[in-house]
Amino acid sequence: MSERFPGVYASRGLFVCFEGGEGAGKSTQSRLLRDRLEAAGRVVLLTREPGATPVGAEVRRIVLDPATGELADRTEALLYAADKAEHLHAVVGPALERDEVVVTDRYVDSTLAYQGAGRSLDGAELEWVARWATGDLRPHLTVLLDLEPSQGLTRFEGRDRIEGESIEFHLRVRAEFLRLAAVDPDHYLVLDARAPVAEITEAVHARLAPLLEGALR
Ligand code: T5A
Repeated sequence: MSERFPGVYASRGLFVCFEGGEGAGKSTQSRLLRDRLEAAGRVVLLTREPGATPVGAEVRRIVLDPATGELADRTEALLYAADKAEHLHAVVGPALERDEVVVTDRYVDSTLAYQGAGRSLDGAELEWVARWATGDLRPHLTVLLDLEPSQGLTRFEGRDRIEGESIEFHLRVRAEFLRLAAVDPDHYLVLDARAPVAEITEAVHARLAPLLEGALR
């Protein structure tokens, strides 16, 4: 973990994040986790980046629509940061204050991986922007679904602005996700995204069980 950014962890609620490359199964697993926790009586907020707020929906359209064309790397990074600031302020923060389980499909690591390693912006500067946008609030657990980009990109049809980047771009993104997880193993769970869906769900739940016991009323 970076010494310049020690991180803030919410004292209420539980903050869980799914990260990984394209088609790794983040949406599938975050929905399954939400369903399972709700069935167990938890109050769960399932959310995502970009696009979980009205402003975020506008940002999502701009950054993902191929019609947007080329953006300056810094412009793209700031748009994602604006989505995060609004997401934290309007969605994630209030739900944690209500003691809910917040499950987000992507968060700060996506910026560090895509805009940092992918676009090759200065890592320290970019991290400062992303941490500032989110008040450096960290997930209690980030589940990294790791998958070879060539496999993930074949799991769906069509390409948005980011998915349409080169395989080298997506390989740098994957390496950065793995690096982030390796330096802070207490807050990460890395899973092979080629495993069957149910097996991944079980592994996530097993890792979360003690956190659920400890963090919630
Ligand atoms: N981005 C985002 C940045 O550049 N910076 C940022 O700060 C942030 C927050 C968001 C894009 O924005 C970029 C990253 C992204 O490029 P998005 O539309 O939200 O784009 O898309 P993704 O987050 O990439 O989500 P995807 O839909 O591409 O992939 P998921 O959610 O990982 O995968 P999922 O669950 O939809 O599954 C894909 C397919 O695989 C199958 C599913 O059934 C589905 O068909 N599948 C499996 N198949 C086999 N085995 C398994 N274990 C499977 N799990 C799911």
